[in-house]
This record gives sequence, structure tokens and C-alpha cells, in this order.
Amino acid sequence: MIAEKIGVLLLLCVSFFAADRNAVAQSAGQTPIIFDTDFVMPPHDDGMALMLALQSPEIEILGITTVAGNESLETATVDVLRMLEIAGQPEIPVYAGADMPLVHQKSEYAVSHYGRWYSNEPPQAPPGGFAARKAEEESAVSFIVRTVLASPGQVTIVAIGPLTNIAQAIRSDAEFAAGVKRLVIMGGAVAILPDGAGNITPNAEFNFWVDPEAAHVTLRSGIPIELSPLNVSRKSALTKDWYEKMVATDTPLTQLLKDTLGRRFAAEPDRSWFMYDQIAIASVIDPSLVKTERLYVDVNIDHGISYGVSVGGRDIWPGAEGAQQLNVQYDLDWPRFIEMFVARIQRGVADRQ
Ligand SMILES: [Ca+2]
Repeated sequence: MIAEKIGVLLLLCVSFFAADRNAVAQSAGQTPIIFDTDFVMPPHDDGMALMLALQSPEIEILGITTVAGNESLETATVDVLRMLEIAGQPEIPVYAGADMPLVHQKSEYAVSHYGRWYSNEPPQAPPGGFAARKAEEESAVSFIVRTVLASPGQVTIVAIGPLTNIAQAIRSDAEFAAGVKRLVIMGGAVAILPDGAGNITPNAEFNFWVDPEAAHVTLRSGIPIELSPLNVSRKSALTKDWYEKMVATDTPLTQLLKDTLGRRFAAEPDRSWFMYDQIAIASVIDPSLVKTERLYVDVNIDHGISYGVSVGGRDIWPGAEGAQQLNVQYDLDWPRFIEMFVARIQRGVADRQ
């Protein structure tokens, strides 16, 4: 009981400072965000999405929360800490979140397909070694809930991994969902719109497939949601020419890209690559880069051939009762997006503000 009271007092003190920080961000015209990620270093999309966010003065990152997805939770956490160090912003706090999906168990299919969310192996050292700073003691879910409740209606969450942390936050506090200003999600694929096939199973997208139950809870939470699905990712095509423009300057970030993304283009100079999480972040910086349509979207949680498949419709259909309307991104102004992306990545630390 006493411990509980002390906990509440601590929470109130911490909340006061968090609210104060948000007030500062608002006055500067910045969008305060929580960056929720199954982080991996570039050339993976989470790595490049964080670079874009860190180099964009329109965004203030209140904290980064990690989740198992592309790699294990431990790898996501050590990689993101190192990325912040390389970017010269190690003061941004990192909170470790869920190390497994809510329900989805490791399977032979999971092991043989993309993503190592089930892995228990110790993380390998990121480029340049482990960061000096460690993750915070507080859990990701506790940080997410406390930060949102300290400034109701002000905090945007950008979730670019499986939605495990977000679903846990929704379940842990009845006030939480109503307090979130907006949730931007990279996830899903919508068959009713062009380019709506899946990328893990024929119809399921990776983030939703890894934790379908979390996606189901999140999409039905009542939080205002903008979905950045595979449909819009497939409007992108990162080529060697754009990569070379990106690394035309010499900064710690462009050096990291030369060491990672550069290898990809050295091996396959004529291939182009989709961009995923980068588009979700870019749409927070400049919403006019994407076109959206209002659709009801739900996620299949039956353990059969459509496990983790997102289904979108213009009207509610049988079985989707209770599904929520979301803004679904389906088109991208690719030339403006890639020019902005390249310009932001090129920036030196001194140009950032
Ligand atoms: Ca991701």
C-alpha cells in the first residue's frame, strides 16, 4: 500500500516534468511524439526512419520504446541506443518493451521467414560497439501511459513495429486511449486498394502478422489512427542514385549509411528498395506527402490461413462489427518525399535546427 502511494507520488512528479516538456515543444511548433519501434540499424527501414525523425525540427521525440519484431527486443534496444549516440542525441530516453507478441508463438514458419522476434540470442554489438548509455529502468508501457496521461490530447505515437506495446498500454489504463492525440502506424495491407498483397503470408503484412491480437486491440481502441500500409510503401523506390545523393555529405549518419546501405547497392546496383517506416514518419512531418482514404479496418485473429491479415472496407461487413474508421494512406508524392528525405539525411548536426 505504502509502496503504491510512493509510486503514485513519483508518477505525479515525473508527470509534471513530462507535461512541462510537452508545453515547451508545443510553443516551438513541434509535434511531440513517442517513437515505438522494432528497431534495427540501416539499411533496415526503422534505422532510416529514426534518422529522418532526428534530423527534422518539426518533431520532438519524447522517448523511444522498443519492441520485438525485425529482431529481438534486446537487439532493438542496443541498436537504437547506439544510433542515438551516432546521431549526437544520446539524451533521448529509450524504454524496452515487449519481448514477445501477446499470443503468437514461435513456429517453424516464423523461424524460416523474415524477422527474429522469437530470438533469445544475446544481441550482437552494433556498428562502433555498444552505446555508453543504457535503456531506462522504466518499462515502455509505463512510459507510454504516463507520458500520454500527463498531456492528454497532445502526444502523437508513431508505431513502426508490431503493436504489442501499444495494445498493452491500451489494456493497462482505461483512460489511455482517449488521451492519445493520434497514432500513426506502419502496418497492414489493404486489398480493397491497389498494391494490397501481404509480404509475409499472401495477405498479411509483417508487423500485423507478428502480433495480430495486438493489432486487433489497437485498431479497435478508439484512438484516432492513420495507417501507413504496404499499399503506400509500394509507391516508393529507393535507387542507387538517391542513395548517392544522400551520402554526398560527410556526417556520422551518412558514414553509417555508407557502411550499411552502401553495401546493399554495391551488391545490387540496379535494384530499387521499398521504404516503409520512413513514410510513416514523413507523413507526420508533412501530411500533404500522402493521400488517405477513410476506411473501416480490422485484423483477423483466427489461427488459420488469414492469421494477421488486415481487411479494409468502405462500409462495415459481417464479422467486422465494432471495427473503427481509420485514415488509410494509399498514395505518396514520391518525388517530394525522396527529395525531403535526402535533404534531411544530408544535414550536419549543426544544420538540424
Ligand atoms: Ca519497423
